[in-house]
Amino acid sequence: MTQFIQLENISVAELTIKYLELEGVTHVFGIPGGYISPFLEILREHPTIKFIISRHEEGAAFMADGYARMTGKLGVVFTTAGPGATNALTGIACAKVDHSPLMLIVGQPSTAISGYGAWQDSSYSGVNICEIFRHVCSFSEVVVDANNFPSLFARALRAAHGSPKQTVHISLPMNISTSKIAKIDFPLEQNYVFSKEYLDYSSNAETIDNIFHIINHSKNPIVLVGAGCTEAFRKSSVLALFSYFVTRHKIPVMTTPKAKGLFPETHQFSLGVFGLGGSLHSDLYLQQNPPDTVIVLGSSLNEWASQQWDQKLRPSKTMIQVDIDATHIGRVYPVHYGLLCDIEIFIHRLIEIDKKNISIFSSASRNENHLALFKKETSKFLNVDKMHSKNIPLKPQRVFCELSHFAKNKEISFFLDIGNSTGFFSHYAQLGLSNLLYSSYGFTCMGWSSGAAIGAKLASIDATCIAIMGDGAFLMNGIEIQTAARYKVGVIYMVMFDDSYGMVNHGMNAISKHVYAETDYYSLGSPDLIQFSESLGADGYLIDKPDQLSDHLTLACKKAAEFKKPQVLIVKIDPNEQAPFSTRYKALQKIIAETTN
Ligand SMILES: Cc1ncc(C[n+]2csc(CCOP(=O)(O)OP(=O)(O)O)c2C)c(N)n1
Repeated sequence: MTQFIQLENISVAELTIKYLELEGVTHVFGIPGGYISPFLEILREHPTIKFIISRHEEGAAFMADGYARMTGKLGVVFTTAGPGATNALTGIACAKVDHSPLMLIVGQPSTAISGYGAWQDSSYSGVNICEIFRHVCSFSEVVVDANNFPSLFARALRAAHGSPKQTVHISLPMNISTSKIAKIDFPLEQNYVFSKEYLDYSSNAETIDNIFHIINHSKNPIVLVGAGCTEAFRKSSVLALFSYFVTRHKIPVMTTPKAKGLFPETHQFSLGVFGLGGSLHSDLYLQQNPPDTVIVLGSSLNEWASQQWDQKLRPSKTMIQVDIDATHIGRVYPVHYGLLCDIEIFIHRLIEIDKKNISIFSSASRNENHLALFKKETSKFLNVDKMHSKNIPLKPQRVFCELSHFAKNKEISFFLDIGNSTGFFSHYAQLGLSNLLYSSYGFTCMGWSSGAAIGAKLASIDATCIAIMGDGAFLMNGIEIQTAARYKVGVIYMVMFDDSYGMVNHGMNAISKHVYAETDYYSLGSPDLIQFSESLGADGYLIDKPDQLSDHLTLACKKAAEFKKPQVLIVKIDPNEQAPFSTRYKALQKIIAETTN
């Protein structure tokens, strides 16, 4: 039972920080500005919460997002009004789409001058921040009376920690932040708990029973594991139950790109990643063995996850979708069983039913040798020869193959950015259970990993955090390595240097009649990224020979841990190598052909 103490004469700013303490928040992120000064003064001396000052508010939001994804705790961003808040918008949008619990706290001009054209006026007559964030947050309010603050703040918190997790925004005019609340009952601990059982909307055990029997009687079922399984599958006990079930019932498993590695890619029933940049195994298996039942666990089936809403994923008989987000269910393919249920609970229930039906085992007709033979006879990868190429500049296929070897059995968290490297990583890197993947597949935003890796590393200071990104994305937000240097955060950046916006260049080349790839239209102009990185306080490494990668990665990991200094590896890759995105390019070609003919 929660106990309360009575606080008297406490300012809204002080109370805000006390609520964040209760949340167990250790780091908050942002850029200072006059209107948030009441908070900054408290944070300056705070014993447990550190204010990390980034170089751009977008970077701060990415950091808070990385912090939230690593810990499951609330990520908090403080900005000033107007441009401070709008700079954070893209970062908040990334978190929203990927269901990361983020709170944006914006300082505003005092209520008495609201609408008078104060600096960074965010009122109804200025650039209306509250309205802007209503579109990217499930809660967006301005507090206009200090006594109303505790109630509004509690609502924002509960929304952020809801199911699924949400982004929230609360604006505090400066006179409200400094106003005192005469008396308030303050909880001594977090006074709300989200019970998992609450997420078992099924309560209708019959549905899971039906699902079990459908799976059991299917000739060719297949499971697609999405990132909604992350919390459940990172518990070894839940993963073991799921592995037991699919092994006993001989069901092949694919993951979405974002869920890569959640189900071990080395498992006998794994087909690897399905979706854009996915493995040849998953794509060919579906082509050659059209499923009668597809079980989608925790995936929105967006463009990445469904490989552009591929019809091969549509079963001949039964589509089953289990998710805690009702809006995902039936969004793309017609669904015969849509179950609003927590994945962990679903797996436990399925296993209970399985145990009761241990003697009814009709799935024996499914032939496990068939899958083993298929995997033996078919390549999982495109261009296998390039995975071992000694060419200079390096073949990206080789780079990601080397990276897998390096990461094997090492506890490494990868932060994957957007560009060609997303596809190369998804296709060629093989993740083991000790490797965790974080990505911004949802909003597909360049530059996300540069901040997210810093926030995550601050949350878990002994973790090895490696951001994988293209040179364009690095130039967009790489400035945040200076934030890492300033706060002694030993985060590692692996930058694929092709001196181009490669994904766009190849995409345009693939869909256009013009040969853009031969021009320097999308070139970056040969920036010296080693000098750039070193000038911002990082150690820089140039990797221009294939056998250097492993040694340099080892050294970078050592120095990151020992000297708590950011490390930047610039990997010179062959700019002409196409990432495995042909499905997307073909779809774009089709749109152009249909609309221009
Ligand atoms: C913020 C943002 N702007 C633009 C894009 C469109 N976009 C997707 S990939 C890409 C090029 C990425 O270039 P780079 O980071 O150098 O990676 P590469 O594809 O060369 O590996 C662009 C511009 C995006 N995803 N996000």
